[in-house]
Parts: sequence; structure tokens; C-alpha cells
Amino acid sequence: MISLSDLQNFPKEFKFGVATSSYQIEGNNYGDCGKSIWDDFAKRKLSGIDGKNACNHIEYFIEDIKLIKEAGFKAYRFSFAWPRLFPDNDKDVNLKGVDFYKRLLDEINNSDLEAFPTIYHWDLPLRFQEMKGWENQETCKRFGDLSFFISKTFGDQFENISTINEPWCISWLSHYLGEHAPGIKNIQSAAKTMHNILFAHSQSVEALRSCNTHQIGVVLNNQFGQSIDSNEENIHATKLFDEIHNRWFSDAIFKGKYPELALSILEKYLPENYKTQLELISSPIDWIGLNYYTRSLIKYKKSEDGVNYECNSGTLKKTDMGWEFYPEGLSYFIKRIHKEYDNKIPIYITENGMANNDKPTFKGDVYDEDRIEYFNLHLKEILSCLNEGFSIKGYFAWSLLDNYEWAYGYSKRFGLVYVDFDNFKRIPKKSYYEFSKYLA
Ligand code: IFM
Repeated sequence: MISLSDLQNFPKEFKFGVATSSYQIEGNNYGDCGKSIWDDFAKRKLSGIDGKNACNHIEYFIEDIKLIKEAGFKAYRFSFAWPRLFPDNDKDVNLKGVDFYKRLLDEINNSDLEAFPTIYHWDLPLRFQEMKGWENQETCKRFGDLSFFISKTFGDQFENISTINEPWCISWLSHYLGEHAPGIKNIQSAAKTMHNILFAHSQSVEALRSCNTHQIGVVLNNQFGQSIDSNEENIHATKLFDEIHNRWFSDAIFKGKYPELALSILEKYLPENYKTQLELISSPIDWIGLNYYTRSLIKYKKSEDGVNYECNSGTLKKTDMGWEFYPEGLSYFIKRIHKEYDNKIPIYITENGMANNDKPTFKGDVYDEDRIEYFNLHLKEILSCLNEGFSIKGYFAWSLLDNYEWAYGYSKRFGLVYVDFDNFKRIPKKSYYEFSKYLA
């Protein structure tokens, strides 16, 4: 039987937590929240399946924090919803939104948990999309203002904060592949947002620093690219995949430049002053968040725009997303951050977990053995990195609750806790109890 007994072998100060995000759990029907690009995208592309109710965390947050505490976790990563704080315009703050996050942070702190808020996890207020969203640098500046507001308003309630969750998803997945809101498929928009989202990060860091209070990080999602075979063309395609998916963001943040191959395709779409902005983008941060889930097998595929690759899935065991179990990729990226970018920067694994086709038994229990195996394999990789001396400070399981899995609606369950979306009942799964067995 696979267990999480390795949890006992981590250093005492290592922080175990769970992660969530605003749109995926809060329920934007509640508390005068404004509309985001996801409400619009859901209407246009997802038959209206949106985050209206989600897990109704707005009303259930006390119960949810209790679940986190009772399992023995020590940290909670969540995000602020921009449309909840500023539903109609950039000036009139929604006091109900402020009140919610104040109470949430109080609850977290009073439960002896450490808060790890993220400023942006994809719910851009819809009004910004009317002026081209992240393609317009005005949005980046407004994001700086939002960061300032958050720091001034809630800054005494947390120590660590991250600016942006998964810039690749916000730019490439949403503006080149068109799979996420706003659902654009064009290389020009993609290139612009690849740069602008990093510029937005820099605006946020500057605003947060001016408030002088925080440990600032950013959260990157790295995916391991492996050439499908040893053919030269496929190896070259894999390099391009890695640059677009991973290195674009880490090179910019740590080295103040973009990787050559990707740049040779995207540079013509970037703003003229992009090099100057890279200087701001690479201003120092205090920690880096790494979200890791899987690998892709990469194959050359000719494309008019020069993005000559396709992603395939291999034959390893898969999650309900069709994502392969490939834990080796996690230690690969941990080591790469320290060896190639900054050998001192503290790393947090800010997301890792799997979707599983969970169903409660007749008695109401949820047996998610595969998820326990997935966690176990990844935790072993982290342990071995720690033993080799890499500075990893914490691990957040994705996710506390089954939730709104973006373009998949409610069909993919990532939670340690099962949610019945008809009545919001929470049922801790076996993986939850497995964590609590060793953490609590
Ligand atoms: O649910 C998402 C999350 O919002 C961002 N990282 C990946 C998760 C699983 O797809």
C-alpha cells in the first residue's frame, strides 16, 4: 500500500500547504463580484459553465480553513479576485470584497497558518478585455496599482506574496492556443502578452517594494519537454518548446533577456522598448514558485508562423487530464533553477497534484489511491533534492478542493477534498487523511 510516510522525513521548518485560486472556488455570484474574462469565455465557449457558484468558498471559507488546519498543513496559498475588489472601475473599491479578504486572512492567521496570496490567478476584469486585456500595457500599469492597493490594504496580514500565477498560461495558452480566456489564437497577440505579462509582474514588484513590506515571488509553471526520439529535427523542436514554455519566463526574470530561438520568432511582435523593460522585469525577487505537473513528448511539426512543434503524450501512467506521471521532471526543474539561474533563491513548489475520476462510495468515502501515489512520487523527488542541498522551502498540494478546472468546467477533480457541487458538501478524500496522518 502506498503511503505518504515520507512526509516524516522532511525538515521541521519545511512548509506543507494547499493551494487554490479565487475564480476556481469562491463563487462570483456572491458579494458583488464583477465579471471577469472567464465569465465571458464560459458563455462563448463552455456552454455557460462558469465560476458563478464554484465551491461557494465565500460562504464556506471558515469550514475550508478548518479543513486545512485539521490536516496539519501550515500554509495556505490563495488568490485575490481583481473583479471582486474592483468590480466596475479602477477607483471604486467593493467594500464587501475587502471585508471578505480581511476575514479570510484573519481566519488563516488565527488558525496558525501562513498565508501565501497571489495577486493574479487569471480572473482579469472583463472591462480590460474591451481595451485588449494583456495585449495593452495599460492593463499592466493598472495591475501595478492593484498590487499597491493590496499591499496597503492587507499587507500587515501576510509575509509572502506572489505577483502572477503561470504567465505561460495567461499568454501562450490563452492567446496562441486559445484554450483559455480570452480564447485568442494568434501569434502576434501571444508574443505581446508573453512580454506584457512579465512587464505586469515588474509593475507589481515595483509597487510592492514601494510599500516595503513583503517577500515577493512569482509562480512559473514548468513542463518537461522530451524529444519523441533522437531525430535532429525533433530535438530542435524540443528546444523551442522549452524556450516558449519555460525559459522565456525564467530567462527574463533571472537574466533580463529572452532565449534566442523563441526570440527569433517572437521579437518582431514585441514593443520597441522591450529590452529596457526587461531590465525592470529582472529586478530581484525573494523567492520563486514552481508549479509542476507533467511532461510532453515533442515532435517537429511545420507551422507557417515558425512555431514548429507539437506536443504528444507518452505511455506512462496518466491522470484524468491525460497528463503522464513524470516526477523526475520536478527535480530536473528544481536543479535547473539553482544551477542555471540563481543558486540561492528559495524555491517553493507552489502547485503539484492530479485530477482523478473520484466518486464517493455508497458509504460516502472517497478512495483516491492514485493521487496518493502521485504525491508520494513527487515528494520523493523533493526529498532527494533537499538531501543534495537544494534550497526548497515548501510544497503546496493542488488543490484543497475539487473546483472549477477552467475549460474543463467541473469535470476534473483535483481536490484533497471532494465537493458535491449541488449542495457544496465537502468530503475529505483518502489523500487528505493520508496527509493528516503524517502532518497533524
Ligand atoms: O487548476 C489549475 C490551476 O489553476 C493552475 N495550475 C494548474 C492547475 C491544474 O490544471
